[in-house]
Amino acid sequence: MSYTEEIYARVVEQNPGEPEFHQAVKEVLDTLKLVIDANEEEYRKLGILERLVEPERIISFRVPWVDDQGKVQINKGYRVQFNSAIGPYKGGLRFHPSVNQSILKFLGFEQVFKNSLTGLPIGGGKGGSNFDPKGKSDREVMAFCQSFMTELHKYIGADQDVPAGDIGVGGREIGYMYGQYKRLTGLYEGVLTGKGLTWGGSLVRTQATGYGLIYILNEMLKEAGKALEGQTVVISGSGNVAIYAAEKAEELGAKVVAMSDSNGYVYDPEGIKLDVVKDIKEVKRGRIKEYAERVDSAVYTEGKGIWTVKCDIALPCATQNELNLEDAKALVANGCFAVAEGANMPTTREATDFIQEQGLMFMPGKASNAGGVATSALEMSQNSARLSWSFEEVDAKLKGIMADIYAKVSDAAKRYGVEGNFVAGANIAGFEKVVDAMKAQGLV
Ligand code: NDP
Ligand code: 2IT
Repeated sequence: MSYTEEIYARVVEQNPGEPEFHQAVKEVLDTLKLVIDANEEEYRKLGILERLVEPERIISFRVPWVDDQGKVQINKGYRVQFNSAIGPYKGGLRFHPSVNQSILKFLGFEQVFKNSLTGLPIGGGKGGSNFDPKGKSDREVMAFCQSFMTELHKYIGADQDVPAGDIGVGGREIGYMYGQYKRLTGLYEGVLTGKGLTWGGSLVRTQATGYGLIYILNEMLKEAGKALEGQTVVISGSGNVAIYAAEKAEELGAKVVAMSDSNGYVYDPEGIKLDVVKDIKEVKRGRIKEYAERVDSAVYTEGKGIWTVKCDIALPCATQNELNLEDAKALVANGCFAVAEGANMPTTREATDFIQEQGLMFMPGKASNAGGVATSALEMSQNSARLSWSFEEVDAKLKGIMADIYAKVSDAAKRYGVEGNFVAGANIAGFEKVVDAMKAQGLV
């Protein structure tokens, strides 16, 4: 067995019942084989892969809070501090009923490589809870966030671990958690990113993941002699990433014809009207179904099925494993030529392999959604310097970072003889920097 195969078997054996974590590790190891095989003896001796797949620390805790009926509720809370070789742990917090250790370990593992690709000094981490903010009052959300932070604050800090948002965690939740951190520690410091603009947040952070996705998509299309203008785009999800990906895609002349949530999807052949989506999702916290009740040209379909909508470009921006082999076949049959992941690992392994075999362009999430965490790192810089940069300044930096990521990913793929395989390119380029730092810092 090769070193990478051995490590995968070890991960499966030592982390039972964690399929998402196994999946993320397998995809990375399969492509790193190209790098490892050339130098297997050295990597084995240093135990590089054993270290890379083992989180530095996992913190797991009870989160007690009281609901509006006066009843005590208990949730699980976690922070996975995966790798600090290149900077303080950095990564989002997810609040969703599906959250468990497997999902947070897969997300933390991906984050290590993603953060490395940004070129900024941030290590990888992830956290969250199985708390479901849907249908909760603001008071309940505040009670939960305060209790969550009462435990978490012991383990984080501006130079130690800097959480941010992810599914179910937006400006409201970051605000309640920041307030509680400040109250407990007495520190007004950049311990969270995605803060509001009046209390240390950065311009463009709200838009950054979606905008960044479109910036890197543009780079990929440009190299292939294509452009975004005039293309039909389907975007799954209707949360933070989906909304701002749609905004930038429309600004650059594409037509977004479908968006979704966990209940179903809307198809609007005239192009999705984003002001309506923003009102439903950002103001009213409603369902995507309401879009079809408000816009005559739109049709709502209950359930999965968004990938059967004909498009040139598909942007999965909801959650992991939302685009499977059957979906990939529908996309290919409809003439789709590019897929770029806004979400983390939204495409199953079988679907990814099929899409690549069929010759479509495919950009993996750890490269294409890195604009969010990159802008978080810019927020950290502004907090440390006690400065606020203009929208144009931050946007220009984001654009530069995404172009740089594209160049790194494309170059790494070429160097290892797999030109155009951006999955391999992203894993290899992300790995190179982290491993260099791990080796330099000795066995820690
Ligand atoms: P939001 O909570 O703002 O939106 C999530 C969207 O995805 C909603 O439309 C939600 O629908 C849908 N969704 C969530 N879970 C499921 C599910 N199990 N099945 C179907 N649909 C689902 O989250 P974000 O937009 O922030 O995150 C979306 C993805 O992007 C995630 O994979 C996240 O990890 C990734 N990401 C986010 C970044 C950020 O800066 N926010 C940065 C990089 C990646 P519903 O409302 O019905 O639940
Ligand atoms: O998956 C991700 O990169 C995020 N949810 C953003 C993390 C961050 O620290 O901004």
